[in-house]
Amino acid sequence: MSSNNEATLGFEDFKQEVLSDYKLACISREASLLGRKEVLTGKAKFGIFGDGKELAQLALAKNFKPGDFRSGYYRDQTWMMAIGALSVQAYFSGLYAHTDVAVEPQSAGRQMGGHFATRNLDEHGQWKNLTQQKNSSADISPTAGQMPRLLGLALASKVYRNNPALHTEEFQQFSIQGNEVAFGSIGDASTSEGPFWETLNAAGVLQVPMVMSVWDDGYGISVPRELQTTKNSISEALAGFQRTAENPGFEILTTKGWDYAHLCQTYEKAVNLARTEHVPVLVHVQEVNQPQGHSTSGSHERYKSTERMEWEKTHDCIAKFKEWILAFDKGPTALATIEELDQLSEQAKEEVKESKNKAWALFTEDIKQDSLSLEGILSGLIQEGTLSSSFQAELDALIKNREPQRKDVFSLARRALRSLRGAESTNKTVLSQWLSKKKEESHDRYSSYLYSESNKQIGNIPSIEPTYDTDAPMEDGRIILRENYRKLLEKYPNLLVFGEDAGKIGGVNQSLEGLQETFGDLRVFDTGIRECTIIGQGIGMAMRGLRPIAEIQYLDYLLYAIQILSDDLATVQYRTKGGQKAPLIISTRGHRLEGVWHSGSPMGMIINSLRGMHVCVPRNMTKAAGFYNTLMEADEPALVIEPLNGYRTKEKMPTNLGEFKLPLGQVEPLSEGSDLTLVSYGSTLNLCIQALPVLEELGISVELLDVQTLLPFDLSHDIVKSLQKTNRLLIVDEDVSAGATAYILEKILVEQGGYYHLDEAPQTLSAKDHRPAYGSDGDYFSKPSIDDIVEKVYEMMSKANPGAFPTL
Ligand SMILES: Cc1ncc(C[n+]2csc(CCOP(=O)(O)OP(=O)(O)O)c2C)c(N)n1
Repeated sequence: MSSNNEATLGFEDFKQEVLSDYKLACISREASLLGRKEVLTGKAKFGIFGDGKELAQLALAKNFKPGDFRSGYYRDQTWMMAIGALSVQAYFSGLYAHTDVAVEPQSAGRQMGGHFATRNLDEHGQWKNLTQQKNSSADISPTAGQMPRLLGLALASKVYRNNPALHTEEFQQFSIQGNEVAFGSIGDASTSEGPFWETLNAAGVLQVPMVMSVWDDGYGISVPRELQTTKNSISEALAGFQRTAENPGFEILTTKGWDYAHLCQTYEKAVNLARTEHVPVLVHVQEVNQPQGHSTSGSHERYKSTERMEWEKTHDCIAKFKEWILAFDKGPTALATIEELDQLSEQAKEEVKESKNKAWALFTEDIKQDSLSLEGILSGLIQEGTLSSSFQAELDALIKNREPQRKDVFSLARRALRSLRGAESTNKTVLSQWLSKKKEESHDRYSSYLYSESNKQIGNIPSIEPTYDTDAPMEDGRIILRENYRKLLEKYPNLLVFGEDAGKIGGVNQSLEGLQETFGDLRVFDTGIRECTIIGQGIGMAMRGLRPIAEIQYLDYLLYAIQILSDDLATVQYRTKGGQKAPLIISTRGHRLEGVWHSGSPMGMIINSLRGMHVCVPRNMTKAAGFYNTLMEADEPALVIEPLNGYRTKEKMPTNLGEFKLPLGQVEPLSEGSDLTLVSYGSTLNLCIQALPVLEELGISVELLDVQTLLPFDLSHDIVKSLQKTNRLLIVDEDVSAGATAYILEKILVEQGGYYHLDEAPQTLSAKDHRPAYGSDGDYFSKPSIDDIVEKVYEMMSKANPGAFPTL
C-alpha cells in the first residue's frame, strides 16, 4: 500500500485518508440499509444495493483520475460516491425516481436506483471537458451489458495516444494523449455471459488500458458460483489469458474484498500498469459478500446455508476494516480508538438519514405542487356545482396522501374532465388547459431525448444534393462508397472505420479498398469476428469524442449485436435524459444474396428494437454515401443498410463526394402515376423500378415512392399525398409478412390518415415467412420477384376494374 502509505503521505494524512474511507464505507452501507427500508415500506419500487462491496470500491476509487471512465453495474454506489460523482441525496432521489435532472442527474428518474451515470454533455447537448471530470458511462440492467462498451472506452485511450493527429486542441477535452483508464465491474455470476468473454478476449488482443474488477460474492441471485464458472473461479478459468514475457495478454490479480491493505496495493499496481503500459488487467476480488441479499425481491436465507450466512457476518468488509484499523498500531501511531470509529459510524448514519429525508421532501414537494394546483381548479368546479361533490373526498385523499404519485394527480384530473363532458364552464376550460400543460411536462419528464435534442440532431443538418459533371463517369457502387470514405477520412481526423475484413482487404465488397494503406491501421482496421463487441467498441469510442463507423459484415449477423444495440446504444440519450451520447454509425449490407443466412432482411425486428436510432435503407451507394455524410455532421446513432446487390452496379460519380448530404425521413418519388401508389425501399425498390415499364405496357400508371429511411419515416407525409391521387396502396419489401410492412402500413394508414383516401384494401407483398432458400431459384421462390410485383399490382387493378384488366 503506498498511495495511503504513512511513509509516502505522512502519518496524519494517511490516518485521515483511512478514517475518511471508513466513514464513507459506513455512509454507503447505511444508504443500502435505509434504501431497502424505503422499498419495503413502499416509498420506492425496487432496490438493489452495494452493501458488501464497499472496501474494494474505495481502494479502486483512489486510483480513478479525471478523464477516466467507468462501465459498471448496480453494486457500484461506493465507487461513485468515492469519486465524487454521486451524493447520498442524489442516490435516494434515484431510488424514488425523481424526474428533475438537477436533483437526480443520473437518469432523471428513468432508471431504477443503482444505475449510475455522470453528465458528460451540457444542457445544449455539447460535450463537456471529459478530462476534467471523473466519468461514468450510463449503466444498463442486462447482466454483462456493460462489457462491450467498456472495450470501446478503453480502446479510445489507445487511439488518442497513438494518433498524433488527435493531439490537438480540438480533442483535448476528450483525452490527454490516451492516459485515461477504462474501469469495468461485474458480478461473478455475470461472467457466464457471452459479452464478458468476447470483451475480455478482444481487450487482450487489442492491449487496451482496461481495469476489470469482478466482485465475487459467490452467487448470481440464488445460483452458486460452481454452477456458473469453470473451476469455480473466474481468475483460474482465465489463467490462459495471463500475459507472459513473450506473449501479451492480461495481468490477472486476485485479492479479497475485506482486506483493505491488500486491496489498496492491488489497485495501485493494476491501474499503474494499465495507465502507463496500456495493458488490460483483471482484478478478481474474492470473498465479497452481500449482507442484505441480492435485492428487495427476496431474501437470501432461501438459498444460503447457515454456515455461509455466519461466514458473511464474520467477513463483512466493514467489520474487518474496523478490526484492521484498531489493530494497526497500539502506540503513538494508532489510527483510531473504537469510540472514535463508532462515532464516525454514528455520524454516517445521521448524515444519510438527513440526505434521505431531503431527497424524499424534494420528491414529494414536486408532486404536491401539482396536487395543490389541481385542488384549486377542482374545488372551483365543485363549488360552482359543475363537478359532482363526490370528487371532494378523492381530492381530500390526494392532498393528505404522504406518499403521492404523479399518476394519482393525473388520474383524478382526467376522470374529473371525463365527468364534465357536455358541461360548459370557464373552470372546465382551465382544467383542460392545465391537463394539456401537464401532459407536455410529462412528455419532457418521461419521453424526451429518445433522439438528440441538440443543434446537431439530424433534422438540423442542411442537405446538399450530389452534383455531377455533364460527362460524369459511371462507376461501380463500391467505388462511389470508397471515394466518399476517402473524403470523410480526410475531413474528420477522429473518424475510424473498422470491422471484420475492413482493414487489409478493404471489406468483403471492397468499398474500403486501399484506405488502410492511405490512412493507416489506426483509422481503418480489422477486428475479430465478434459483432457484439464491434458495436461496443464503437459505443465506447463514440462516448469519448471519436467518430466510429462500425462495420457489420452482413445484415444477417446484426442479430449477434442486436441486444447491445437495443439495450445500450439506442437508449444512451434516453436513459440519461440527454446527459450522454454515442453518435455511432453502423454500416452493414443486406437484403439479398444467397441462402438462409446471407439473405435476411429482418427489418421489422430491427426497427422495432432500435427506436432511439436512425435506420437508413438506401437503394444505391450514392444514397448510402449521402446518408453517411449527413450522419457524420450529426450527433446521433444510426444504422445504414447498403443494398448487397449494389456494389457492382454502375452509378454516376458525383463531384462533391464527402460533401453532399441527404436528409433522413424524406420519401423520394421515382415515377408519377395515377392508378396506384407503390411504396418500397432498398433492394426491392430496385425491382419495383424494373417492374415499372412492364406495368406501363399493361396500361397501369404507378407512382413509385422510395421511403429511403425507416426511422425516421416520411416526416412530411408525402405518401398520403400520393394516395390522394391514386387511392390505391401496395407496399413491397422482403421482410417476413407483417414485419416492416406492418410498421409502414401503420405509419401511412393511422399516422398519416391514409385509410381515408383508399378505394380498396391496402396490400402488402413481402417475402415468405421462412428463411430464403439457396440459389437463384431459392431466391425467386422465397422473395418478391419482378413477376410477383407486376402480378400483385395487376391483381389490384383487376379487382377494381375487371373490364379493363381481365383476370390473368
Ligand atoms: C441478461 C440478464 N439476465 C438476467 C438478469 C436478472 N439478474 C439480475 S442480477 C442477476 C444476478 C447477477 O449476479 P452477479 O453477476 O453475481 O452479480 P451480483 O448481483 O451478485 O453482484 C440476474 C440473474 C438480468 N438482469 N440480465
